Amino acid sequence: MFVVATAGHVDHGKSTLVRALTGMEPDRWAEERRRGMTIDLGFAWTTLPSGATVAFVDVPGHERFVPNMLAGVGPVPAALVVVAADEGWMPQSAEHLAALDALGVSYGLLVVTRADLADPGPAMARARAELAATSLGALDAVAVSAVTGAGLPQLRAALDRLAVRLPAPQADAPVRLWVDRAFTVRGAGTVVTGTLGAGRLRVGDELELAGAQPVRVRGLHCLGVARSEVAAVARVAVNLRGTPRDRIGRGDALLTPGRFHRTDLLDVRLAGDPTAQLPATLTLHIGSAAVPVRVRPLGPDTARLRLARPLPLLVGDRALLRDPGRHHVAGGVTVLDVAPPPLTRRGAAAARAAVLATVDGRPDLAGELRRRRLARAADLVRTGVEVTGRPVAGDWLADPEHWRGLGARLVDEVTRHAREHPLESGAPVELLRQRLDLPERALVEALVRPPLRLYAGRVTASAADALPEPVARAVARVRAGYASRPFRAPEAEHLAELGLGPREIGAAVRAGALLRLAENVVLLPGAADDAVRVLVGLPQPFTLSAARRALDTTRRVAVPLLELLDRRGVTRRLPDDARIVVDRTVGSRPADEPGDPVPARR
Ligand SMILES: Nc1nc2c(ncn2[C@@H]2O[C@H](COP(=O)(O)OP(=O)(O)OP(=O)(O)O)[C@@H](O)[C@H]2O)c(=O)[nH]1
Ligand SMILES: [Mg+2]
Repeated sequence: MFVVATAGHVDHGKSTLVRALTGMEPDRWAEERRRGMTIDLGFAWTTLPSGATVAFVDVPGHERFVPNMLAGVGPVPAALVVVAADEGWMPQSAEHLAALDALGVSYGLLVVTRADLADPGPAMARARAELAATSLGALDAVAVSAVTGAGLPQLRAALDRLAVRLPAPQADAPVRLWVDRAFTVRGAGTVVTGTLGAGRLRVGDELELAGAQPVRVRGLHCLGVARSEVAAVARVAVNLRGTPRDRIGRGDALLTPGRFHRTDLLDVRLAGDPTAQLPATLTLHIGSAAVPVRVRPLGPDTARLRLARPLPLLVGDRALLRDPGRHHVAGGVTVLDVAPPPLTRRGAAAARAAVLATVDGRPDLAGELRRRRLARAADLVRTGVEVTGRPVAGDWLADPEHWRGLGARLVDEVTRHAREHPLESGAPVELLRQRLDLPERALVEALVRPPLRLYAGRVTASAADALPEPVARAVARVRAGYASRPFRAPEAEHLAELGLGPREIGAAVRAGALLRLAENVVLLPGAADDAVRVLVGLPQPFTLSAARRALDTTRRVAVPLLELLDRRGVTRRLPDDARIVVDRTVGSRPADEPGDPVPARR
């Protein structure tokens, strides 16, 4: 089966056409039939010459009912664009087309109706020109008359050709059934209908409703026939067990449990005129839902949307923004992030815009991890990302670079703890979890690797133990020298006297016992973070010599130390060579240079 929605101006013959093709009445309400006008969505279906089944979602054309129209086309990826030969292109022809374009609908047919009343040529030419610039592009076009029947065989053949071109349905994808109708059937209870675009429904399935309430599928119907299982693409009616009618309605969605993130905050890319000023409040339409949103522009074509109520959205979803007051489709949006970080710090919006400029709405694990640094697999899945990587601990996945940085920081923290608490045997895991700002202790434990050791809930800095005896002793003497003046690096001659040549220093650096700033310039691994604590206290910006004095050291140490901090993004060098501390969260940046104590990966 495939599903096609109608689109077009009021009275252009959409319902008449659906009736002529299917023999079914799409206008379900007495009021619609009395007024000769579609008010709400209508549903009808037929078998095509090839044997394929096509189901229609017939929409109203009147400008007052555009929200109903959008609920109909939202979940349907193909459209029958209808224009009357005798009236030609009209305002809702344009508004409906703008909506289809905003949603990125790229499959459909152009049908010029009422061809018995006027030459269909001009209307067809105009419609083709309007379509050409949209996602629908060049469509198969047919002129028909529902009165004489002319063109209907050609339209059926064109529908068959369309069916072949439509992408194959993903029957194994998670279900997100946008509800377009909900009603009560005596003896059965609540029934909802919708267009199943992907996935599969079975009687007995447990699904999620808004607020993550579980609901059970009691019965299924497809085109009026009871079924035990229905696979996409299909029009379905779902009988829900134990779900009162007032708990579900148009705009809700039935979901595969655990596969969708319900969010009221998203970052999006805007399609359309980037210079157009968007009003601060608009209505977001996606699936059969329509939700008021507040728009906060970020970059030239990106924005943050605050939704009046949460929706189950995925990265890559297409939606549209409409100004209901002005009958104006403001544009299409592509969802870039369904769990964006808060914009609280100054400059955060600009920084966020820079990040969003690099993403395209295609869910990608590596990029997602780079931005989030650390994330649970289950949370990533719910944003639409396919999780293929191996967790670092539990179901946590980490950006590899961030993870390496954390490993380096763990060494720093453990070393510092050993220095500050020489009588304790190791740093408690919980303390390290707090220092590294990690959500779970298991992550700290997963970061422990030689020369660190995990024992009885503590991580011991056994760095020196891992070194050959003479080197360990020499390193211990060097380390002792830092106690009073932590930023005074021993001179090369002194290192040599102690027997610490380049090879021994290299081993000590690898073991996490020393931090190398430059050839023969070594400090303790925690020194970089300690330096930040000192530099933060200086009037900003500060000069090299101010830093040197504050750290009580020499140029020989201060120059490479500040360069290291620049590279870590903790300090920034200004054009006049002064510096400022830009990141006060000590140790938050990944280590990035060979001199840094980056432990070998397990
Ligand atoms: N002569 C002629 N009249 C037609 C044809 N198709 C539709 N009509 C008439 O046009 C009028 C509007 O038709 P509908 O099918 O209700 O139009 P619609 O597009 O569904 O209108 P809305 O749902 O309100 O947007 C009706 O009076 C139909 O009888 C046709 O091919 N030839
Ligand atoms: Mg109609």
